[in-house]
Amino acid sequence: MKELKTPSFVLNPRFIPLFETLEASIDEAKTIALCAHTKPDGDAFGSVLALAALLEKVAPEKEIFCLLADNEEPSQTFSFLKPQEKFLTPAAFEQTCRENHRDLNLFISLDTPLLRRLGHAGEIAEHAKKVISIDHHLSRQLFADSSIVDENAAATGVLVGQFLLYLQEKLEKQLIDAEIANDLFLALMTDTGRFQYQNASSECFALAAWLIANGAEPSFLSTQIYQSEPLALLKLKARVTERITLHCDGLLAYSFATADDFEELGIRPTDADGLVDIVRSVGGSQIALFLKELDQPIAAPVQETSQQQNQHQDQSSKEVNGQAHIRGSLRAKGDADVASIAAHFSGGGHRAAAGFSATGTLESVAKEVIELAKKTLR
Ligand SMILES: [Mn+2]
Repeated sequence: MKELKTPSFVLNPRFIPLFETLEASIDEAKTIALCAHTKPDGDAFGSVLALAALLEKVAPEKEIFCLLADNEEPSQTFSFLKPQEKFLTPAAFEQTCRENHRDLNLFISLDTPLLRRLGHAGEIAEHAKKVISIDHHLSRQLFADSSIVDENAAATGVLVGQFLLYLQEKLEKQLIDAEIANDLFLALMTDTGRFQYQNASSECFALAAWLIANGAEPSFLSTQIYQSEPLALLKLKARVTERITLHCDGLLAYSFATADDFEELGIRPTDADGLVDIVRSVGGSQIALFLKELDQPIAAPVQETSQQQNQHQDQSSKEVNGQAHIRGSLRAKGDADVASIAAHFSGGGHRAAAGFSATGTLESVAKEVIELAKKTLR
């Protein structure tokens, strides 16, 4: 008889030496900051909050700070997590450091492949004594002193879950609780598109089952994330749905939201981050493209090559001094690699989910992406 496979969430021994380094760095530090990428998503919030709760249990004598990458308010979707109570903006953190003559000993970056994705907090990381990165992105820059990276992990939350297992085994003590379980479940649920994307592996379901057994509440979390939308956002979704067009013989679906949409409906562009999912639901499409046109230039500057700048010579009213005003999201359903398309605009992400910022108009950027997609889909 074939051996029966019983999936379970167990410690991957490959991480043990890396976790030993992380643990030693935590031991040495007095003040620790945890921070994920700009425009935080469920994995960013979930992995930071879970790790913070874990550190407060195992190292209560340390000063632990959760930082936002930007000084702006995060998406409304996550207001149930009370980020204003649990997180400091980079500006507020820098102020308390100045006032209390505090030095930052350890900066733990989560879910962030590039230093510039840490936004304003990037400068705090650069001044920290030590930086450790915990991440699952494919294309990445080595900006940390040490990195714990697994591209096959469905979410950064999986790696935080692994570190939790490591500490539980080492301390021979249960550390998981309902709060940590909910934070990690949030990370997993959102980064796998409610357990639907290619990264929804058996490990991911095993972790989900373990988290539920330890107090995570999937129905509470999915109500907060997927069934609590402001009516104005649903109206924007209607506009975006209406505008979907198909390209590349139906293999690429495209839609967009304009700066006027955001103004008329009173929605912040940040709150429209998930709209690419409407585009990806078109039957037969392999790649989904969603573009947002912003009124203001995108905060983190896009490092462009001169070649890209040459391609954007047709100036538009929204293009000022070559600054990026278009934010693109890409998703792939089959084997298509959208990370390579995003990389063309100095963006990043995974094969199946990537993003970028670009200069130009909605029309010119869409045209450029469609041309690149034709090659990928061939
Ligand atoms: Mn992630």
